Amino acid sequence: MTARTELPEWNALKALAGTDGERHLRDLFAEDEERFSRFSGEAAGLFVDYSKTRITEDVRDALLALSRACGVEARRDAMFGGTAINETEGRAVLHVALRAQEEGRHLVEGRDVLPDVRAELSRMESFCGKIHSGEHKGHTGKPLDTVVNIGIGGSDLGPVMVTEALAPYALKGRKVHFVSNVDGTHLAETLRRIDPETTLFVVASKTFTTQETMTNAHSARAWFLEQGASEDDVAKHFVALSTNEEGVREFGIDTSNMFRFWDWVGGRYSLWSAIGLPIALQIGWTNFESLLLGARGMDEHFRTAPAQENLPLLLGLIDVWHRSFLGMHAHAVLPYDQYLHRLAAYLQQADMESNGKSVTMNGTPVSYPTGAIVFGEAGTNGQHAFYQLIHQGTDVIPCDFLAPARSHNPLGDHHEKLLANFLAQPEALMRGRTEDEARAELIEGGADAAEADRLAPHKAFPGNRPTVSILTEEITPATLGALIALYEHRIFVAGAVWDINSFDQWGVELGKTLAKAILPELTGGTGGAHDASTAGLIARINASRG
Ligand code: G6Q
Repeated sequence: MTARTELPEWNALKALAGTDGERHLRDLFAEDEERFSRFSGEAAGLFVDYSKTRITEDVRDALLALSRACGVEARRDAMFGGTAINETEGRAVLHVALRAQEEGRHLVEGRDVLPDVRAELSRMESFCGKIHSGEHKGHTGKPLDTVVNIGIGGSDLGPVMVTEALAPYALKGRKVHFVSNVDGTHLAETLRRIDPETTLFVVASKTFTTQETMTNAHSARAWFLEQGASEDDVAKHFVALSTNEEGVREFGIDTSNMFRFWDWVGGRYSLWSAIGLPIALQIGWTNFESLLLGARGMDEHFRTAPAQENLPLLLGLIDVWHRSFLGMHAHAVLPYDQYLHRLAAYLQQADMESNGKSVTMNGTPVSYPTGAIVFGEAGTNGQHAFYQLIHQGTDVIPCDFLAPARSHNPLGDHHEKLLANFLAQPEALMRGRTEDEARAELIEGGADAAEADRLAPHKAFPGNRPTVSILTEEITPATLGALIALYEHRIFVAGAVWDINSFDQWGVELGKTLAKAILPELTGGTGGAHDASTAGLIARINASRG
């Protein structure tokens, strides 16, 4: 396949970076009254305004041409169809099948996966029903009103983010905790807050071999037994979410208490599978189904909408434009909704683990920047923390601003104030304030000319900082499902243009291997050779711990 940088479409964009890419958004808005309607769209309950990004009609056309040249749509269809597009792991990538409806569309090695998906969903539904009705009781006969999910990475971040985002939909009286870190503090602090008689432990691990999760699960089990339960009681209080039946059995969980998923579900794309059980237990089955339905709406849009209107496609391409052609290093996710306070953490994994790659599908080094550094915080909190750098720092950082028009907590004028900030920040980032404007404002405010000259450079804002605004009527299970799917597909698009495998994560392996080798050295054993720094630190830790 032709290297991306040798495609004429790639080089056309390179040329545009020096012309259209340099245009100031202020000017682009001044020149074109239709800019907002030209560069915005709607799908699955989300309105997306990308008119404040650094694109023009020519750039959009060129990006769409690049997408065609890179075969993005063909790769999308291959993903939906069940082709093993995760080539380095030899797996299909079919999270879309977890929320699909139409039979015969998602085939793995010729076999429709939908019947299995449906069967597992229906087992989950029936289990939720038994927990919620109190039919499934703990070992002392009490209903289980608390869930402790033990998992990490993809088996944690999605369920945490979604249960937080949908807290207004939580069933009355239900509590959920998430334990991920191998730091004993995480589990210990959680165990202090729960009652073993009313707690269901959900051990969530695709592989059922992950060090952190297995360590936490064994300790939780030991604690449960120490509280007076017997080995036989474990079955009532522990369930597993996994693809590894043998591992689950070995741990001591009856496989009838196991909810399955498949190797074609990537960890960071798994909240729609059995990994979503803690979500369903917290918000109820109907709401969990609405979450899937919302995602399906976005899937359908991504699969069928014309390229010009296809929001995940356009946003993914704009990400490539900002990153690879305009050299922007980071990407901020700024939800103006307190319930979405874990969205940035979730997207850090979704995006950076997917697109933080530097070799192409065939193993040759890329010669252009790929995945950006993702970070963020709920608005307005971030405004009082790191927005300074976004407005006036030396890096230009594209931002996503997200907000619901309606709040679940319409308290006084809080939401109007929140929305005013949600609108003002992108406006400020787009317009900026010239030094002349800053000087004039200072003079108007009573400063003398010398003082105005001295302060104006500090009070000037360059502007021309790109933002995308994503608006929805309300954060509901369905709109949240659509929002997550929008990001999943947007990440897919950027990865496809970059010709990288967005679905493996070899970069997390090396550290894991070295940690395993170091562990004996912290428990009295001997280890391998290390660099002087690592050896010095090990010696120091061992000395401190006696
Ligand atoms: C996600 C990654 C990773 C994974 C965790 C947990 O895409 O693969 O974050 O989810 O390492 O893995 P297990 O579910 O196998 O415990």
